[in-house]
Amino acid sequence: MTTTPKQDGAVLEATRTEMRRPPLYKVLLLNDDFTPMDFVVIVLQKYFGMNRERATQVMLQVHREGMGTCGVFTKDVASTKVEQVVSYARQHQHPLACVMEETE
Ligand code: TYC
Repeated sequence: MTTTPKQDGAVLEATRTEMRRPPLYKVLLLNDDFTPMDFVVIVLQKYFGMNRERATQVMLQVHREGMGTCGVFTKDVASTKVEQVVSYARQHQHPLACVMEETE
């Protein structure tokens, strides 16, 4: 923060007006051996706004590499997405795991 000398030798601190950016969170899907590929593609389209082609790429990345990023969001939005995905998967009796992780 900058300081401005006053005539009498005291200092005025500049008022901080910039806003800090909120911390961001990645939403990750984890691979498992049971959730059908088509179901994961539907989840990525329904909750992360991906088209079918992009959703298929992300699903295959998770399938091959064990995990993959669905998107980056503020804390509340990330946490809501995780809840929605897990709830939807359980309604369909799939063990699909979805977690959030703070970005650096
Ligand atoms: N591995 C699953 C299968 O072979 C597909 C899958 C992909 C499951 C991504 C979960 O997050 C996942 N049916």
